[in-house]
Amino acid sequence: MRIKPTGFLSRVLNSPGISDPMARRIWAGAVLLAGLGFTGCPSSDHPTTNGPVLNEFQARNDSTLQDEFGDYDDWIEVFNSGPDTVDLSGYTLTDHLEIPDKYVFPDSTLLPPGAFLLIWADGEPEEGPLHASFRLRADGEELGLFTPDLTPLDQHVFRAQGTDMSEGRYPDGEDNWIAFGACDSCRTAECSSNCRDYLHPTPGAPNRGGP
Ligand SMILES: [Ca+2]
Ligand SMILES: [Ca+2]
Ligand SMILES: [Ca+2]
Repeated sequence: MRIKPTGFLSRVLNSPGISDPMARRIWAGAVLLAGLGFTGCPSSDHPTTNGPVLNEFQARNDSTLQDEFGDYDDWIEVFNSGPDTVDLSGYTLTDHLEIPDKYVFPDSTLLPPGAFLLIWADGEPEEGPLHASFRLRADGEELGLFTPDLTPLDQHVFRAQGTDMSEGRYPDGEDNWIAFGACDSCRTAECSSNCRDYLHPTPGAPNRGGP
């Protein structure tokens, strides 16, 4: 299943008056560089957790979502579960908890309450400020989110991932990680209990049910 950009990203990429696809990409990049730096829609329900958290990721993206260069790359979604806008500038992301600053969020990365930010874990930092220098291992790895002074804020260890599946918190920001898009091939009770067939990957948007 391929997902089209939604919310803020969709509005950027489909801005009226910009018909050329490359011009749209350049303009979208300029907007992100200008410091808006967030995607997705505010969530209607603020969870009980407080502040930015790792909310969803995909480590085997074959056809779910392309980055602005047409690559089906790994991605990590960060969600602001708190009531206040957070300045993520200088916060870090990693796939190796002992090296916490493998990716540093760019200046002026403001994340309003209930908003989502998608970071491409594609090992292609030259593609823009929202592209990390590492990729995710599809057979399992770890994720970490740290404050600018490298205080651990959130972490998640994951096991092998299915093709075009993602894993995330449900509901957003809550302490309950499940697989999204997994149940087509479920044959066991354990599999069924760990996934929801009405949930699909939602990069840059609320983790929710529906088509
Ligand atoms: Ca890429
Ligand atoms: Ca990795
Ligand atoms: Ca999501």
